[in-house]
Amino acid sequence: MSDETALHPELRETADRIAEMEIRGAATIAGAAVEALATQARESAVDDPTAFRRQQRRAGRHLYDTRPTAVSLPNALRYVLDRMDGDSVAALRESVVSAAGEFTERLSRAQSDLGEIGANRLRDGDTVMTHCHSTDALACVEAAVDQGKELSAVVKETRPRRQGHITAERLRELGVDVTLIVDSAARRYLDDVDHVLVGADSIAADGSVINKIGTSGLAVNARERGVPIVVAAQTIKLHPETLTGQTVEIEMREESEVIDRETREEIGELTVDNPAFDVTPPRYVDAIVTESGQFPPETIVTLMRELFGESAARPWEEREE
Ligand code: RI2
Repeated sequence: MSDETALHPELRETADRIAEMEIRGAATIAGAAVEALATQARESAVDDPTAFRRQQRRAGRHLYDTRPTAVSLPNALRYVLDRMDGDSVAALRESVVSAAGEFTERLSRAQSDLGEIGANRLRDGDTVMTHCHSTDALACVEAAVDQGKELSAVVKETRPRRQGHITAERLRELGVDVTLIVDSAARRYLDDVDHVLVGADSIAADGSVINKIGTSGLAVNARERGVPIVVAAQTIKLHPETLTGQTVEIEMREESEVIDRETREEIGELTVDNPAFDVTPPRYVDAIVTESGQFPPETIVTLMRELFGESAARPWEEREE
């Protein structure tokens, strides 16, 4: 490792916070990653364009290696690193900083456009059931509330990290009535809800939705009860590598998120698994709401091709200049 391409401490800190889930949620992770690339570019001490490019790629790799499932992270890195251009360090720096700014702006615009579209599905007096905490899903509720609709929510706690508590808090801030339930109570409450509204970490080319663990079981139960399942996902959640047959890696997290050491020792010999995400097949999803409109899951591949083409380069990978 050469000193000249050393990574900025703020970028390292962002990467650590993403890995620890202090920064979490697919869209938020993407925003934090591009901000870190911009900091790296602004603060870089290198004076050689080749070294600068190498340093940015290394920064991208460091961020990429934090969590494997949400494709918003590599898509954000792609957006910025693909636009890194120039013959001098000053020009390269400027290209990275401006691409990062542009990405951040698009991210927030996409979320509010998506919210307007998702809000059209929600009627005055409706109840939604949520799982985990998704800023894209909440944008739909927020837009509906802004249109004057009164909504209620049944909020799943979402073990093991209980992100449902964040959702409950945000919904209360919007004036939505909230009933918090444990995950295993979801089926019992499905008859009382009009929509299941969730986010996504990645969407595969066949329309499968990769989201917080528990989404697929919820979707199967909702389908059985005739409750529509709506996935709110900006197009940065589309996973271009699945166009060429890659599968999405499901992150396995620490067992300490599930059980404390003392209880585990009391129980005796056992295996503890903690998958963070699961895959909901397209047949259980009614609509994917993006900033470009609402899509049946099976047609999402068309949009994916339009936005990413057939190939998904990995501009953070090491290469010869
Ligand atoms: P937004 C979260 O993952 C949840 O699975 C959530 O549905 C998804 O990211 C999308 O979040 P985690 O980071 O981009 O909590 O809609 O593991 O905010």
